Amino acid sequence: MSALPNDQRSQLEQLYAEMEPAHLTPLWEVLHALVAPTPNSPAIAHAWDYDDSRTYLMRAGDLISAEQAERRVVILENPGLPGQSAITTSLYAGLQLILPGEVAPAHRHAQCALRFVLEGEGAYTAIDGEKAIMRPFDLVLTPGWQWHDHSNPTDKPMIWLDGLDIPTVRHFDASFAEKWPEKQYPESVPPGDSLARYGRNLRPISGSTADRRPKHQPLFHYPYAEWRPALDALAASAETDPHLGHALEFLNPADGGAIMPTISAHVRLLPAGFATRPRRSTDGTVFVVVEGAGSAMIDGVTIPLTPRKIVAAPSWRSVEFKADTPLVLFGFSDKTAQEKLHLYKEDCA
Ligand code: 1HN
Repeated sequence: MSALPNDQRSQLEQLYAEMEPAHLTPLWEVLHALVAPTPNSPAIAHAWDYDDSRTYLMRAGDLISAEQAERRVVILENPGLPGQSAITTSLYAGLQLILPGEVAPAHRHAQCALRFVLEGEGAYTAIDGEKAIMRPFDLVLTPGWQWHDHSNPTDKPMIWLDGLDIPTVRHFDASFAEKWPEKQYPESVPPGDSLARYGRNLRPISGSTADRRPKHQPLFHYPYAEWRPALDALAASAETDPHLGHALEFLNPADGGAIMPTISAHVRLLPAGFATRPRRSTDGTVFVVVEGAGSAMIDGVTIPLTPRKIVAAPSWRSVEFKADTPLVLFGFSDKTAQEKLHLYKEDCA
């Protein structure tokens, strides 16, 4: 709104004061902020060092059990979104610890979750009674409204990154949750059953035992042992994309779309010495360093990258990666949700 004469301004202020008790406010004072010409995220580019964060998580492990906490997680809270339990405006992330012998009890909720394993091997998450035995850098999904519990029968701590669409579901006021009456949901299928059926770009031919999983979400385990060689194979055969390096998106075999309705996830390999050209996109993204060393430059700020570093890159901030050694990244964002709403944009310089 353009500048106004003092007299007009004071009469308007008087009007606003009288309107306020009626819960009425003037659009013309806020219009430009409401419909910004370009995204202007309140989120801030930020990085969490794994070892530092892990120290606090292990201290929490001394003080509260997984069962007491229901989920023993330290939230990665974006410094620009205090108190919102959000790492980007639409997504939540946290580091979850399951100590040897612990069970995080069964529950289900409307929110979709992914787990990206950072430490430990052999604990499992069970989805609707089917265990996925987890190894480092496996991606495991908990699609919305599926019963899930986590257990660690090993003798070492198990730590993973949780990514959920909590702020998105909160935005729609569509949260539902319930607890299962027992600690664990009854096991109904052998471990790895859905991976065997749907994990290799094949599916069982229809029959009485063929479709155990919900039709829209058959697969929930994407092991490192499968995706890591796929990146190498891509790098061996394809040119390096100047903005992405070698990048592969995880797919839902039901429809060839993103892994879950609100969350997309991908992995990238940047060859040693490779630097990406600047790229910005409307999907604020959480990156995890899987292997290698290098740096990220987000809006001109350089963030050193070392294994298991977690980086939040807000919407529409210029992002560049530089690989000193071969650099492997995992990333997740709300890209698929934005595409469904015809909001997604990217700009590659
Ligand atoms: C949840 O259910 C899990 O199941 C982790 O492991 C983190 C954060 C907020 C709400 C539900 C889990 C969560 C969560």
